[in-house]
Amino acid sequence: MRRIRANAIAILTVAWILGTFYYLWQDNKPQSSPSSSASQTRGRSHGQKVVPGRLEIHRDDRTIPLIVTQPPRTEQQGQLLGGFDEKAYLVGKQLKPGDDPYREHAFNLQESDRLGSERAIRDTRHYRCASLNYDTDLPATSIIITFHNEARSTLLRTIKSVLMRSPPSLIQEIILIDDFSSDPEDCQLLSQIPKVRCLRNGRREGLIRSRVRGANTASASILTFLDSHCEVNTDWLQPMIQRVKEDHTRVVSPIIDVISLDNFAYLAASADLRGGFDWSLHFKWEQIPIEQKMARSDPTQPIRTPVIAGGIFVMDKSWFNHLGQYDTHMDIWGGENFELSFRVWMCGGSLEILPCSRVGHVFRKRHPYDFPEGNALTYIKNTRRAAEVWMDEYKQYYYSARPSAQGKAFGSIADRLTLRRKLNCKPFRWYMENVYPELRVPEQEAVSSVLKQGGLCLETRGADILGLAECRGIGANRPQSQRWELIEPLIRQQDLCLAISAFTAGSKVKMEPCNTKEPRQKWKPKGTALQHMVSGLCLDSQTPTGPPVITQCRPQMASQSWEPQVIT
Ligand code: UD2
Ligand code: MN
Repeated sequence: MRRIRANAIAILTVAWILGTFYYLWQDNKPQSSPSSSASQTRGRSHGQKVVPGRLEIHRDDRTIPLIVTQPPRTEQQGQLLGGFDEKAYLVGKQLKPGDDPYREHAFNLQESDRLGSERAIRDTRHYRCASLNYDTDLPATSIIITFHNEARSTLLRTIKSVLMRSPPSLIQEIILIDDFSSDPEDCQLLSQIPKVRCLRNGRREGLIRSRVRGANTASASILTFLDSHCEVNTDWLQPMIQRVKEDHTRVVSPIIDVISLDNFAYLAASADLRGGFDWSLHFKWEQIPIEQKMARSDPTQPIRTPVIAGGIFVMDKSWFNHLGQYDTHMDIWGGENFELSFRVWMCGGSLEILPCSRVGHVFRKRHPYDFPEGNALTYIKNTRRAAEVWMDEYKQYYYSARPSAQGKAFGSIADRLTLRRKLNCKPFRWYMENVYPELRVPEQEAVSSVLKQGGLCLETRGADILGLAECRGIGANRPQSQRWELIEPLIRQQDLCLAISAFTAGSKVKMEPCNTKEPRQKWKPKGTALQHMVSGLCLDSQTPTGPPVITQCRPQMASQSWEPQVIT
């Protein structure tokens, strides 16, 4: 009897363990519902409610949600692609045994072909994104994808990911522009997919003119640009359309995740990055400035960005047209992202990255295609056009950083200058001060000079007192107290700078620790005089022995005449 009871307990225990495992397995098992990733999360107003098929692991921040986007069911696959024969299309062009899988596309073609057209990818968003709501009446968009000799498997995956992971009502059409690829068949075959239209260029135009062609034929009120080797992620589209619907002057980008060019692994990109550049107009991802990062309490909020990477963004169609589309005299590739970014900011719009929208992209190390006029010359031509039209006096830094650009042909920019005037756009200085103050203006070479007035020199005496004294020493023997560095807007001596004590005429001038942002320290040359930029008054020795002051500018006056003489 006792044995029977012991057996029963053992059986019950085993059953309980098995039951628990089965329950957990059921809970984690991917759901078969094809639309769960895209439509079920839309319009949900919950915090805790668990979406079927999702194992959500909530940590306070930096959550890596174990959410996998669902591949569609086979019946839906048929509906997605209509009469398009996927197998025939893919088999039509495959890597031949012995071929280098990187040669034609600068990524591993073998891996891309092997993956198939609808693999699941990890939902890389912050977990809080899944509980956001979007309007139910968002406008539809035209997706514009330009391609030149793209691999069939990557291009099809781009298109299918859009069809699989977007609410169908938001996709008005997918416009492909075949930029004169070697094989016209790609374009013809893909046009058989429902909603897909393909236009083929009669000659190689480059991505800029191709996108304009696509935009001109788009029928939706919102444009969405994608590269031809992307995979869009769960709910990628709604956050972007929502932001543009709320304010048509916003131009928005997703976080661009990385698809490995070697094994096609889908890797989450950091959510703390924005677009930046250096003076040679080389794009780079950079950390959000620390003050902005500290102020971000909600990780789903948009990130303001000085520039966009260029390939993946959503923009209102009439705003795109109003702002002058693109500079269509730019060729093949490069620079158009700066031109568009400067134009959007300076002419009344804004640029942002939306962390709740994620799109994967295969970043490559080289261009797999040719540039009819050479890669370097094309990049210079395009960026030079951007610099000449938009960068005002700051273009000098572009030329210093890229001396080879000087003297290179860049065509006429008259139309773009007219556009800038017509749109009444702000100066580049405004962009520097308000949008990208973190971009440092290169320090002019520090040259030491004496500031001579007649036979006397301006010198410091003790901590912060100034006065005129006989010029002493020659060359290297000049005393430190008479050496000045004029680095606009500062007039400095080591770490101390010339500063006014008040903004009124007659105020004394003294030395204090340098700070480029301090208005009392900003000077600029005016003839032989040195003018204080904010008060408009000039440095005046007044009496040879007393400290200098600022007075009304009268450049002819000897007491305002300062001749900087470089110390050699
Ligand atoms: C980045 C952008 C890209 C573009 C470029 C600067 C992303 C993810 N990508 O370079 O969109 O803004 O910077 O210009 O932000 N293509 C043509 N015709 C050509 C050359 C290229 O149609 O003559 C297509 C190409 O097939 C691709 C797209 O243009 O779909 C962008 O070219 P890419 O992928 O070589 O540029 P990428 O990602 O290095
Ligand atoms: Mn690309």
